[in-house]
Amino acid sequence: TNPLSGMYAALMTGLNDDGSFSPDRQHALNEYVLRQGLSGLYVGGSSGESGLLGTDELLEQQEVVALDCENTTLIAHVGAPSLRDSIKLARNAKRLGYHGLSALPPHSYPFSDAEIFAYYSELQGATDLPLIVYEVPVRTGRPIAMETLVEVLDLPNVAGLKFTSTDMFKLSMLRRRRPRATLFFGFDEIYLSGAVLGADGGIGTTYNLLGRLYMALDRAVQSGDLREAQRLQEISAIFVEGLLETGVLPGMKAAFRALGIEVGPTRAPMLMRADDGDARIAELVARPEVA
Ligand code: NAY
Repeated sequence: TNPLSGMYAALMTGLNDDGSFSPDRQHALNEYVLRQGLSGLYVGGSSGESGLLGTDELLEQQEVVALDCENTTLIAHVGAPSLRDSIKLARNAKRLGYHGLSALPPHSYPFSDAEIFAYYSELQGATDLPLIVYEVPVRTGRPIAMETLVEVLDLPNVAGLKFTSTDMFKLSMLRRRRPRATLFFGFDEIYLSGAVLGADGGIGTTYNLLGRLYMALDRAVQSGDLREAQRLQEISAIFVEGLLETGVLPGMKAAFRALGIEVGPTRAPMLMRADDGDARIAELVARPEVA
């Protein structure tokens, strides 16, 4: 198996009611997620609201999670508007014993592929940790050219790619071109499609809540049980459909609230999009097949 392969929760962030980072709420969430038996945690990514947090808060969260989660594989997402902050986060993760790094491509301005390559090239050289790069056009506004992705994958400390795109042919081409790269698929609701085209695992928001389901889904794919894989994927898809009405992260936070685990609101300007969002999500979570 390729390095760091497996199923990871894109860990969410515990906030206080006033929107500040809450180590206590983070602990409560970590405890729940660890019980799911996933391969590991992906810390400080989009699902952790990292685009809305300050670097100091992300450094603190890295530490809180490292102390709580000693016995699992930890990947620190260190993507930040500036390379400087990314390197700071990467070195902190290394010091804390994280097993891998990942980063969104630079996207706070419309950067060129050459700038994206230069960013990853510097970042992978900043520590000796394996780096998982990221293709996520829904966040960055555009896909990265195939040739650039392959060039980045060939950098010495780059171990793989988190592929959060619906361009499935691109995923299958990447699989053939770089068999030893670890490819993670990033859309929970269609994980099955990535897995059958050769993804080595998945990283997702809804894994925080439904980790056991995604582990079972991946096992079903590995053992060739397509019927069971489809059954599990459909439960995940129905859940994500519900989340789209509230916004994915506000809805996920409402889901935890419904289960008695308070992880706070999302940070402004990210808002719950439905007035009756909490009630809707509570209903969804109460369905026997979901939680
Ligand atoms: C992260 O933290 O970087 C991620 O969670 C990436 C994975 C998520 N994709 C995005 C674009 O946020 O889990 C997915 C996504 O929330 C889910 O599939 C619902 O669409």
